[in-house]
Amino acid sequence: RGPTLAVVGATGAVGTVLLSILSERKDIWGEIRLIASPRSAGRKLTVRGEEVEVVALGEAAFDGVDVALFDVPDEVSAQWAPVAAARGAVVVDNSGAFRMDPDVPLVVPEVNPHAVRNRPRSIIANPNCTTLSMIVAMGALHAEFGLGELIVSSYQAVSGSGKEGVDTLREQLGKLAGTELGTQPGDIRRAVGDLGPYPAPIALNVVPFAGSLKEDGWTSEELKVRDESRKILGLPELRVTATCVRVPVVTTHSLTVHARFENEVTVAQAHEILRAAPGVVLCDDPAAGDFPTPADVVGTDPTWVGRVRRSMDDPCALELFVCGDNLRKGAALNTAQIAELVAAESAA
Ligand code: 2RA
Repeated sequence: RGPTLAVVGATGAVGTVLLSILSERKDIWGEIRLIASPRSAGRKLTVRGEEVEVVALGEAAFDGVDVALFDVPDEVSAQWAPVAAARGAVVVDNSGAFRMDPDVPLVVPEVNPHAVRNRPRSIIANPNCTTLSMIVAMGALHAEFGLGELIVSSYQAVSGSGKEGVDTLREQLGKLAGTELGTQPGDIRRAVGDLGPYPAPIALNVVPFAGSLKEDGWTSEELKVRDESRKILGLPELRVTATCVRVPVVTTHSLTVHARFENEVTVAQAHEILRAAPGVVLCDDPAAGDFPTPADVVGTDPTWVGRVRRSMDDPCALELFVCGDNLRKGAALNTAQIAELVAAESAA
């Protein structure tokens, strides 16, 4: 019988995707225990085709657990991940509570799988979905060309803001459907009324603000892209600039990337690397209309890359367009992959 896996936050948006991913992947687990807030305890959820009753978060819930996946808010992880670790579990945490802790590795299995083993707190962190949506492709290019700088703009889906984000977009679209609004300043803002979690209308609009405001005008999302990319790639001095934008897409984050390397690059070389990279799909034939878009890649696992060009004024730089499902590779899938790496250690 395989190791025992706990899913903490099993009833949430990422937890739900995780249960379907666990049902699709090679079944290496013995018991899969579902844990959530006491409010959700007793509910029955399906995983691997079987109904499993949700148990309430508490110390005893971690008894006998080998690996615990946490998909809960930062403060819940901060409190309970150390409890699970103290009871013998290896925690894979998808919150922001531990990502920059020097004693907690930040892992993307295609890029830095070796980092999993260096976990003095028995906690492994999963990156933010914005970083995850591009880092597999960037890691592959870095391994070959040596990365010197990243300048990225994100186009982030509303499911990154949870159910409230998705509900807000759908409600606003409902109010605008069939109207001819969008031609006068403020007409959309007046029609949609409630802005939900966003500082401006999200339907028929783009909002140049994601996360919370930090020092010097940067947002939390923009700082995460910088800090996490540096840590995952093992490049503490990497120059990274991000502008994070929310767009009216339900699920799948997109990013434009200007990546500058130590050496000259060609599109042909980049194509070859991206074609061979595990977890990446190259979709780059613009003459045939082939490039990734969120509407086409949502629900899939890979990082999709298209529109690869060499910068016209810099032979060491590439421009790319990248899409990744923010709930799958951006969250649930990456945690499942990390858990599988940990399980493989004890099987070895
Ligand atoms: C967002 N990256 O898209 C966040 C979610 N973790 O808002």
